[in-house]
Amino acid sequence: MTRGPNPLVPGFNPDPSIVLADDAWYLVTSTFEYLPGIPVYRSTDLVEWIQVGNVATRPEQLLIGEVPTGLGVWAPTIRYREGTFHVIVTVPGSPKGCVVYTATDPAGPWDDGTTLEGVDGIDPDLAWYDDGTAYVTYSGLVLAGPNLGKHRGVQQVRVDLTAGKALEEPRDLWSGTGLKFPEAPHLHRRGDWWYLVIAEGGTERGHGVSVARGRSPEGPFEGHPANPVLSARSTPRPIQNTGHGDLIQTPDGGTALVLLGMRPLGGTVAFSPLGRETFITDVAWVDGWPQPEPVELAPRAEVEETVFDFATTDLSDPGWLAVRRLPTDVAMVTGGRLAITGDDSTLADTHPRFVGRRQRHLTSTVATRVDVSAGTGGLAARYDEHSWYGLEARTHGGGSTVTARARVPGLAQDWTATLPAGEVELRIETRPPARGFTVEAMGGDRIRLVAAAGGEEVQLTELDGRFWTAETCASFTGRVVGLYATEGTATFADYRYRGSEEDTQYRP
Ligand code: 6LW
Repeated sequence: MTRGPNPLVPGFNPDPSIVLADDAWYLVTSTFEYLPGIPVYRSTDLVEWIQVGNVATRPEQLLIGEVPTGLGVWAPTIRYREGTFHVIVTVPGSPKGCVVYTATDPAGPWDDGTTLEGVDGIDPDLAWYDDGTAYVTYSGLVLAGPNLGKHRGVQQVRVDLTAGKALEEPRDLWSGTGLKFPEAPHLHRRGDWWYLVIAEGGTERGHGVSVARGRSPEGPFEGHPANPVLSARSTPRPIQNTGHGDLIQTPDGGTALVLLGMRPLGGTVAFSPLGRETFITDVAWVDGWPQPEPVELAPRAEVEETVFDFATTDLSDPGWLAVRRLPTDVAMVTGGRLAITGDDSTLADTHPRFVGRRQRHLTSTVATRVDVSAGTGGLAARYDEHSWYGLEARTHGGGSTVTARARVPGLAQDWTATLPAGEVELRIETRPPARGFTVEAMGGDRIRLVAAAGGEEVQLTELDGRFWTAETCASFTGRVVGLYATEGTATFADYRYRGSEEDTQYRP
């Protein structure tokens, strides 16, 4: 059996780590400059996943208020020991460094975190020996100083988790097989062996999973003779960039690998609108080595519909995100509507007045109804402050003006329409490109920006989505689609999401 569904946790969910505790699985992913940070997903069958909370729900846990785009929360690891959940993570660009959070309930609250002095790198893993010795195993990427960007391979150090410090000089554990960027180590024990599972090849098309094993958590580690044991590099497989995996026990007692991958769309050169998503595949044990099966595409058949009607709900759902601050610091529910007050910042700024949610499907519609009688605001999809598109409404004369905006680094284009008075419906629709050899088929997903008011509907533009993908954007996040205001107060009646994979064209 090759396990699915795939994607397992769709949308912007890179660098997954997973743990089994008390008959439930918990999975965490990276969030970069977004707050709250580090979503916690829960499953009781390894199939259906519900986001039960976030690790970092208070800004002081992460200190990413001014973090440069692309930095922030990278690659958390979740582990469970003696009734306590631990999440260890590095936060490049934040004074937090390498930090460990604990909670007894993974839905939260999590504690403020303990910074571990002496762990200098990224992608930390946490493992314990029988006697309670705690090991942090990490990628020795140098993040500051004259050796910035230098990779020192996979390193390890024994730590005192309570005191927040390393107990020794870090040791070199494994340099990988020679592919670039040996990183994302996870240490797992099985029988008499300790297995070191790492990512190699970089997070792009060359990404892969390599394995080494040793008799002690400190090594020495011997690599699998046929590493990388998993990679989609130089293949036409529909899921590319597969790597950065964590091993987990399955409900039937087998083993699976949970890992990141991308779903490129388009022609020979293909583009992944949703960035790095979380996938799963079965692992066989062959001669004492884990052998992951290739990652198969197995999209869910059902249509996902989520409606947030602000007459009956607020922002307490854990899936809401804001940029470098909490959603509740940007927006509030009042009088049955979500109100966002602008401060003259736009989506091109580092701190937009924006609250959004992950786009989880390649075929999607996100819609809202906005009142702009007291301000300017709209609906937008954001990769980062350089790369975004959306619809912005303002009151003009007796009606409204709606401007569709598309931004990529160095290029800006706007389209404008006027609509009758009244509440404005704004809609962003995406669908995969058509099959065949047309120009459209060679592009990315198709993005329609639509507005309606007073019984009139207008499509302002249709965009080629290849400009807002993991391959073309500077940050390695994904699409977050949300509500925003630039000036005055815009109020929103609802946020409606509909997603499916029904007409997805899968072709790298
Ligand atoms: C992650 C690392 C990586 O920490 O990207 O390219 C970082 N590799 O494994 C952020 O996802």
